[in-house]
Amino acid sequence: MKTPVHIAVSGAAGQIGYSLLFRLIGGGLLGDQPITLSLLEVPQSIGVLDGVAMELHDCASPLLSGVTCHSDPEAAFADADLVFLVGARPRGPGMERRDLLEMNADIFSVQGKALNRSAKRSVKVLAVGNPVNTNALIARCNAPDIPPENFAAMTRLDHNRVVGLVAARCGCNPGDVKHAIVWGNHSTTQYPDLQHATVDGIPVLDGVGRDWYEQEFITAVQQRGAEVIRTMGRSSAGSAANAALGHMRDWVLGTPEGEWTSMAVCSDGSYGIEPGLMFSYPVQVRDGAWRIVQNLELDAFSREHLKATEAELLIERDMVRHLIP
Ligand code: NAX
Repeated sequence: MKTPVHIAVSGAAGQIGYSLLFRLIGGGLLGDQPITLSLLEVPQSIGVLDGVAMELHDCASPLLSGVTCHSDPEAAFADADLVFLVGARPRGPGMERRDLLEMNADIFSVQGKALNRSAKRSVKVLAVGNPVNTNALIARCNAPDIPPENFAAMTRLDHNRVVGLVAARCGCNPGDVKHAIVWGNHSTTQYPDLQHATVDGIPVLDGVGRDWYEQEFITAVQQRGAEVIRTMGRSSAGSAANAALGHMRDWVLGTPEGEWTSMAVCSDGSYGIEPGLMFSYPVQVRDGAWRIVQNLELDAFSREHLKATEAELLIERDMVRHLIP
């Protein structure tokens, strides 16, 4: 019997959690590898969480070696190998982005400290809850004994949206679209970049045209989340859980040879971005470690978009400075 991999999920009674957990116990992350699950919720939602745990048991998955439910982050993260930080407060009526940032910043500061106290030093932490880049920054900065490269924020849903929209436009299989990139913040300033993307080895821009790219596509990706809410009446959950799984799988098992994906990781100054920001870059992963893809050519259009999304992240960082030790 293989030793189970210990996975913690915060916000486990929420809608993304509900999609994610059942895929985790079906082997969707690590294949034929036993796991234990440690689920974290706010005290008011522990009843719902207990029901979710009952359902997980009722799946009788041979891969699930145990489930525990917690309202204390330190207990939830104890000895965790992999952590999904999904739990966050939603934006309420009349709430400004600043209010949302401050409220969630507190949550991620507490959870960063808890990770520092109880998770394995080798833990991989993926933040999903919004505003995700800055939440990941706060968690990382509050966990000084865990290497900064063990924290990431999820822009994989944006990356997958890019691939899906290109495939639909070109009438090809999503698997044929390579080298898409999402740069920057998971927000409307993100820069979905097709300038390096190919379909079957042919540059995507040759097929779709620069006008469609600049005038329709970029906004469509930036607004996709809002469009899902308008259409469905609630925010993306299945596709978000799928993206979280894909991000973590690539982080653990590696990106396919010659390909890359988008992850928001700690900037080392690559492409002129302020070091330390959690910025979405094209990354390749080998042996569990990501590396930012270097030396991609950026034209003036791309550089302008990178600067705009960086500027937003700098403002966000300034708003939560008091929580960054
Ligand atoms: P839900 O409101 O359905 O679930 C969130 C859950 O988190 C709730 O059950 C809540 O009780 C719990 N929670 C709140 N504070 C907590 C805390 N301090 N500790 C533990 N649990 C806590 O939201 P859901 O649709 O699941 O979305 C979760 C988060 O993902 C939101 O912040 C959302 O904005 C964000 N998203 C991020 C995406 C990304 O690409 N990075 C895309 C999808 C999604 O919008």
